[in-house]
Amino acid sequence: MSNLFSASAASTEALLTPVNTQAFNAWVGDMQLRIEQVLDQHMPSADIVPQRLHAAMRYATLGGGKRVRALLAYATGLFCQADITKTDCAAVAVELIHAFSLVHDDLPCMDNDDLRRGKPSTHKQYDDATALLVGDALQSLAFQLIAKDTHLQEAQKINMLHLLAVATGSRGMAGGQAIDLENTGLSVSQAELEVMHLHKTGALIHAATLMGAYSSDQEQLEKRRAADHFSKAIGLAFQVIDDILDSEADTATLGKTAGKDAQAKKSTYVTLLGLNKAKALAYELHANALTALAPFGQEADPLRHLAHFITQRRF
Ligand code: GRG
Repeated sequence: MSNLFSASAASTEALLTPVNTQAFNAWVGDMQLRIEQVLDQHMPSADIVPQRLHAAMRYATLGGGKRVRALLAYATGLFCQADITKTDCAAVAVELIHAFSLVHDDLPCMDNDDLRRGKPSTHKQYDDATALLVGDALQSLAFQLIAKDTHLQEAQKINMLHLLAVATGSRGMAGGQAIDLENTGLSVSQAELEVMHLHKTGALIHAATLMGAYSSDQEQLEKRRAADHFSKAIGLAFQVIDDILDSEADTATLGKTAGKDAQAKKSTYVTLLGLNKAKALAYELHANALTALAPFGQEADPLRHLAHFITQRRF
């Protein structure tokens, strides 16, 4: 059982399987198209100096990925009745930071992977130095876009900038990666694994969700609290599923090298708990995420569906 989240009450298959999946799938398609277009608009053109860096930034960011973090921002925006033009900025910023993390994560000095989203990693397509700069520039662009957004109020921008900065820094993703590197080759406890993933993967998922909430002009404290709880549970579920997929799926399906964790001698939920218990944990975390949304009606459906999307994904 997860150390952070206690077991939820009834977690039946029916509870975890949302209805009206067709409408949700259409919404996902629309939002994936939207985020692609908004990212494209906000990324510097590859014709602008320095052309090679800009081309590499676009290569790393556009045309791939499930866009889970943007979807979380949009779903929480809907939940909190935000105008979607205000949520765009949050969705773009989290996807830029995510792309940055993938580029750096693939570098030889980090996880050293040649394949990402079914194509050569950025440092393989370009070179290590360019990949380093791509990450740096994507990070700056994320903060720049929030700071200069014309739809958001100043207080909304400050809240988003703060959430994103914390999620990206030493108390978030960068810190989680540092812990991951320190742990490599060691056998860690489930509690230690959880702390690492809450930082490395969970922090950005949490920020994406709350930034969606902050894109609403309404205060909605109860909804923000629910989004906070939901995102912590589903962020960890995301990572448990990632570990399961790394051990079960093939490279072609994943679009990145399968079996990387075992190869790198990393502790994962699968090595620690075994496949069946890891699946049970993902199930439990999924149910726990849904309990956060229990007091709410249809306005929470996109988040409920996303929880299912995250735990049922195949890549
Ligand atoms: C980026 C702050 C910062 C520092 C660099 C490299 C690094 C330190 C952190 C690594 C963070 C990282 C890559 C975590 C893994 C998260 C993860 C499971 C990524 C896969 O996410 P998906 O499945 O990917 O959403 P797609 O391709 O669908 O977008």
